[in-house]
Amino acid sequence: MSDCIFCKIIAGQLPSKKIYEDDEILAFLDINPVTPVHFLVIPKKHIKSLMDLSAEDSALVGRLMFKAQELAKQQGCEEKGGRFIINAKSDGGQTVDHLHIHFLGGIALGASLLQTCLHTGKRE
Ligand code: DGP
Repeated sequence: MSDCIFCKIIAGQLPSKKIYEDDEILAFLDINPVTPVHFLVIPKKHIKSLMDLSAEDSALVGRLMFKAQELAKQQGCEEKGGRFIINAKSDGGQTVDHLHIHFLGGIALGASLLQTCLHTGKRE
């Protein structure tokens, strides 16, 4: 899509710090890292969000997840892990309408992010 930031990164029209690329997938460092290790894994196909998948995308999403965990290990997070996040649409806080998996690692997150979400959602 011509007005999509991530499609422009894929096309090389915007710079990014790439950590992986193949025919279907691109991974690059988040421009505003919130943890010492923070990267994004995206499909090259423009899919707006996880809630805009078609059945034919299921294998691609499986590949995205597999690549995300592989890269997390390569980035030094194999032993301690991290958090894989997919924000979807407005209530999910998605700001870039191109499906992406965040990986956050390199620091002990505990349950703090989840608690923040619950508090923001006034569920307690
Ligand atoms: P989300 O809220 O899940 O839609 O997060 C989108 C993320 O994308 C956010 O953490 C910042 C990142 N981001 C936005 N624009 C750019 C960009 O131009 N380059 C890079 N590397 N990351 C970007």
